[in-house]
Amino acid sequence: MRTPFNQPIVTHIYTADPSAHVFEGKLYIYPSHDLDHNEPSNDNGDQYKMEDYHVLSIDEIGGEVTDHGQVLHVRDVPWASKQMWAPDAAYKNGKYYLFFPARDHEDVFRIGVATSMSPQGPFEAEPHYIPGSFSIDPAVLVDDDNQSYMYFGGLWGGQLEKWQSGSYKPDVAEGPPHDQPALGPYVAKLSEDMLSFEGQPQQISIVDEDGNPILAGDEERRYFEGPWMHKHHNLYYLSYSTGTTHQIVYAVSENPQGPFQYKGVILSPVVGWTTHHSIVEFNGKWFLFYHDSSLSEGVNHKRCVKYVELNIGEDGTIETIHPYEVIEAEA
Ligand code: FUB
Repeated sequence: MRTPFNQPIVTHIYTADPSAHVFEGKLYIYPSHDLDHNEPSNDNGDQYKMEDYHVLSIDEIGGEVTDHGQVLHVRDVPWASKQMWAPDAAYKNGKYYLFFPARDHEDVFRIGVATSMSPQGPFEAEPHYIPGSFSIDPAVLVDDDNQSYMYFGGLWGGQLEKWQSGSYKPDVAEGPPHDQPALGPYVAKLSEDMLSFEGQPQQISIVDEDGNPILAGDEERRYFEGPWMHKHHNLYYLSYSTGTTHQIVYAVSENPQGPFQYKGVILSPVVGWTTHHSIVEFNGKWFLFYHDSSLSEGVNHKRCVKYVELNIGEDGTIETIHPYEVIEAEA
């Protein structure tokens, strides 16, 4: 069956930030659940008012999508006050883990965990956020040696600039000057029980083809938010959103903690300000899950999840997807 390219996978709710995983032989998608409201937007992302998570699943590519319903609500997370942003899920030692950012009761973004015995939830939240966690957009890799890593961080509303000194400074809004290395995402090793960090999170360095750090002014390539990690032929692929230039790009390393060398663009800009994705292998093929705002005709905070097959060359190069060009060519 042909992949239903550039179509929302569900239309009964607004969905975004899809984290796709194969669990128990099915594709499970852990998206944000955008609220349907018409309040104004700002650069702080206050319009992204999400309160809960749904889990979606697909038995086969092109097949029906099942919505397993609400699996966690902010009211059931003791430490969180609002803005349940982009989540991820992982499986380890017989349990499923939902990792999610939200603002705490002091308005600071933190990252929490909820657990379930089933990939479709419901999930029960831990009473406290992960000690030492901050910012947004967790993505978790359980490596082949069973060590787990969390990648996270986002500029602007994601508050990463406010942590530059190593502690939270609420009044800091600017990142480094344009001719200085850009802020990177952070990586933290997760403990065996997946509920805490082992050691301090470390900032990841992303470098160009000559080994020089990508600079803060290089908005076509510098990290903004939405990290994802996948492993292919023993290499680690860090992909992320460039935010202000609206691309999904990738960088590669032999080490899960970097440094990562910039390689290219995976997804050109989509309808809507944000772009956020995941990459998953399913039955021997690779897929890109992403979102745009086409379901709401361009309202940034009313988004819809889509997916497409990725072409990956023998040398690991990922072919750029131009979603609207391809759909015109197919029509
Ligand atoms: O969905 C809210 C935020 O928008 C996410 O955390 C970012 O990655 C962006 O997609």
